[in-house]
Amino acid sequence: MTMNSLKTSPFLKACRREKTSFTPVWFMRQAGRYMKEYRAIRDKVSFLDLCKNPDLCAEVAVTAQEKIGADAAILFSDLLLILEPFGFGLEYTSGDGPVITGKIESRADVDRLPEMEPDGSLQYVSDAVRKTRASLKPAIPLIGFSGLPFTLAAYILEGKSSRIFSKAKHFMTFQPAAWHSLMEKISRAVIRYVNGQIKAGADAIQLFDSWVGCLSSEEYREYVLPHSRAVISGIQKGVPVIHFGTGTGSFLKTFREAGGDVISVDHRIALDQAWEQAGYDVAIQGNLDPLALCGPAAQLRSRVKKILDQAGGRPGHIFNLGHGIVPQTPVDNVIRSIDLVHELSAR
Ligand code: 1CP
Repeated sequence: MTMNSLKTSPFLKACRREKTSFTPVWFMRQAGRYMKEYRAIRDKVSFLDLCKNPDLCAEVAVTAQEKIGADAAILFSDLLLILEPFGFGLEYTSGDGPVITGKIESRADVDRLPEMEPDGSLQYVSDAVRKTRASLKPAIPLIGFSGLPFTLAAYILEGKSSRIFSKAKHFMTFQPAAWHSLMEKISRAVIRYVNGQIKAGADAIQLFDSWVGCLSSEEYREYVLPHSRAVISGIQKGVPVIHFGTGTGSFLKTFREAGGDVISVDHRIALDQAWEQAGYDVAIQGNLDPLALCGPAAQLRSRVKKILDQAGGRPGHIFNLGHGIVPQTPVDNVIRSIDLVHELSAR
């Protein structure tokens, strides 16, 4: 296969809003705990050791793509790894999710954070990109990824997962100058990190702003948008960028202003409404409820069909979930849903 077959893969064509003979599909967290091959590896190594082992990362990402027949693979890594070179402690505890240590409470704390050189200390991520690219089928695109500054800052300030993000909101509203300085520091690091992944062979980039849905449109515009925009515009041109958020249904127009070739939406909004709001001059990704993959087969079929109907065959739809696959998902349902997308969208 040549470079050409990669460039004309349905996934990359859809990123560019070009016509494809079927709707391309991949799933967030397609490599993960729902898959027995993944669990077998995790029985032997901790999550963090897995992320730092480029050979295993490649194996996990490629196995998942091949087993489910997805039209793209995503790098196996994690959003929070970039926090280590900033000097934060990072631990994944089973059940409770990640724990980040190293407090940021003032402007002085922000100023003390190092200017990050991710190319050096996150070498294992670039190595994972290179190995994954080398072992994937040549025509299957590889998606690299990073968190966007808001979601990364939220983890730093909260120290763990949260639902209401009270510490992050407190910091942004009471110490806006320190907030913006923190966001700028993270932005510079993310740009270098992502461009490093592109240099290593990533064919597209997904930027996760998983928790922006806790903000109002006004808060998003004031505290987040300029930084997301700076990151997106700092990414090497010619590589498609997917801008992902959840809970963005009420401010998609504003969210979209930050940029991205593809806007990825969750399942709380109908896809046709989401695309109309985001604008038809961007591609759209989404938006099956991840729990639909755990439901009855007939319902899965009708829900897949509904989303395809809402996309209306317009070029530029990438089928995905609204958020990641949950661990209890039967792998056969994942395979069936990908087949269904291909079959029902064939044109
Ligand atoms: O126990 C295990 O094996 C760890 C589970 C796990 C996995 C499989 C974590 C811990 N991260 C990952 C991999 C991962 N994370 C991938 C690559 C796999 C794939 O998609 O196929 C990606 C893209 C991520 C990105 C990620 N990590 C996000 C953004 C996506 C999203 O879900 O919104 C976030 C928020 C994280 C943080 C994270 N990593 C892991 C956990 C348990 C969490 C916390 C989630 C939370 O705060 O609720």
